[in-house]
Amino acid sequence: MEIQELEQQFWRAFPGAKEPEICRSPGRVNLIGEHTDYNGLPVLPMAIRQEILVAFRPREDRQVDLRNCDPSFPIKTFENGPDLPPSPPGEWDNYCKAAIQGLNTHFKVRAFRGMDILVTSTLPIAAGLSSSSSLVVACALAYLKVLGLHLEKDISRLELAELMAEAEHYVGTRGGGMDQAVILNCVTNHACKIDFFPLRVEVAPLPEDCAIVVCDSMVKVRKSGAELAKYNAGPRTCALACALVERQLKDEFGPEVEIDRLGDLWFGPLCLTSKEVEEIFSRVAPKPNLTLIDAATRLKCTPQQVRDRWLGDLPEPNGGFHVQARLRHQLTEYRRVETARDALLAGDSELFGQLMNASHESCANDFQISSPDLDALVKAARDAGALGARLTGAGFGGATVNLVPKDICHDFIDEITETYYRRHKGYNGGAPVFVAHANDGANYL
Ligand code: NG1
Repeated sequence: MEIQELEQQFWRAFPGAKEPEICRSPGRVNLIGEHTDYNGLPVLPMAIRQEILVAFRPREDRQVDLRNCDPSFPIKTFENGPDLPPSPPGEWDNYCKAAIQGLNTHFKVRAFRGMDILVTSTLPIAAGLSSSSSLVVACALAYLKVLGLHLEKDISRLELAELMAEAEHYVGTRGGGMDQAVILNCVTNHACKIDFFPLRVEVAPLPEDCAIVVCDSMVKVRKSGAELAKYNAGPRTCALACALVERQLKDEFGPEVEIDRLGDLWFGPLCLTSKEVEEIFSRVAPKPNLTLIDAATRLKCTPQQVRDRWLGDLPEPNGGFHVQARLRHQLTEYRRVETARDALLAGDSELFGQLMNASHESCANDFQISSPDLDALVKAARDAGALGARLTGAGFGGATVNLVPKDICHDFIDEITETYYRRHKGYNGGAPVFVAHANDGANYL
């Protein structure tokens, strides 16, 4: 939607309003490094042109009036204040509340301000392109302005990214900080290699000979709604795995050893090599599965304490939690992300593609976040000539990302339209596929 059209819709929605301010916040596609961010391990995404635009204006009272140009999102109003009770899981105003609550807490806001806010988006929702974090960041930029604060002067992009990553936990997901970091810090034509704790962003040029093609599997994943438990199985099992690794380290090296997250093995004072980490993992998880009872025995606590501290209400899979495979994914994905950054810097598209393929296998077999549809779409893409094809984002549905030589891009899209969308899905509309162009981070217009 054009800016002028958005302004007109804003005036229609909020008659008599002064000219609104506008900010934009892109979606993102993750090239490699899946389900590693919340463990403090690196990722390599890029921001895309599809984005959320928000028109907003401060109000005199504390009311937030949140509307969407898409009528399938109901109008939401709430009173800003010291403690914002969340709406039921999956409701879209939770993303706006998350941003406001995060900024209120950070800036110790007492003079709570309301705002009129109208959202429009070219980002498909629940497609693994981070529409949720994009909305959180857009609302954060709007509310910052309403508070009279300035991005980069009162809070840096990195600080805001860290703050919003934490703030988004309000909606119930236990995600890491990848999305907010790339949405706020990406640069045109580049991917971002992101490291965490502390947050660091390094840009790397995208291959000139290849296009990044995003294919929607047409399976929606409502990460803060129906699929919340599936997504949280990753963070929760990794939290348990981290506790087991810490126990092992204490037993081997002394009680003073502490880790907060798996990434601390590489980056904390321990500063282990990947080989050393691999050896520790093999001692922590010599068998594929670990039952709740076994975990409790190892951690010297009760099964209920294991649930309270690490697992929450995550159901125990038959035979136990898949700790060994989940740890293997973390280790191998860490190595792939580091090599992938080097491949980008060296302009080695072939290698980058191979790493993407290996990442998909690891996501599917070890981390168990793929699905028959995603696997079919990935296979169709490789058959159609992609150098690399993998699921992207949380998994279970959503999109795939593909590295496709530019000279076969049209044929690639035709072939995948036939094999996946027409034959596999029986869908005869226009294929939900696009070439992604790396975009700048969120800003005011
Ligand atoms: P998406 O694809 O936006 O649902 C989620 C998490 C990321 C990361 C990826 C998996 C949020 C906001 N986003 O992304 O932090 O863990 O899954 O790599 O929770």
